Amino acid sequence: MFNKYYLILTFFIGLLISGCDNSSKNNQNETKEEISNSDAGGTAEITIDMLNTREDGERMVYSQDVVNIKVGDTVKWLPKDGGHNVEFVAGPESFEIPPKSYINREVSIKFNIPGIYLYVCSPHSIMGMIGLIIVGNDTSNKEEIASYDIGGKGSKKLKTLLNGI
Ligand SMILES: [Cu+2]
Repeated sequence: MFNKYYLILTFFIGLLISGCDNSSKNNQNETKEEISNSDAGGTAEITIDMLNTREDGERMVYSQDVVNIKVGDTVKWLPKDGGHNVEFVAGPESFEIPPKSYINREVSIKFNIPGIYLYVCSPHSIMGMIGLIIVGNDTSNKEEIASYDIGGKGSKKLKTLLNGI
């Protein structure tokens, strides 16, 4: 009789302890989520140079072909060499394509919609002066981006870049 009572008692104590454990774990998770939420909105500024020649020998090129950023980050293109610009040609569905930038002018864009963005240098797109911005690790619009026809060396380079994603 005593043994049975003791077993039931330890069972309930066990429940009580595991209950406490869970609630403290939940609290920890909530704290973590709050931290990651406040961290989710990017505020970084990433710089890309417009170049005649890059360190790797590529000519008429942006300093980085593919840039991964967080939602809310800003990308700034600097006209390090002359004769270049930034013209967006494709992006996520709800992205309103901005007018192409002036040649030799700095341009800065903040990205609030996740997805892949394709931009080119208007005079040098067919020479392969193109770039991709990937926002929030979202590559769901890869096929739409792939279907954009740049022409010349730009088309080949787009395929190569997308294969690397
Ligand atoms: Cu150019």
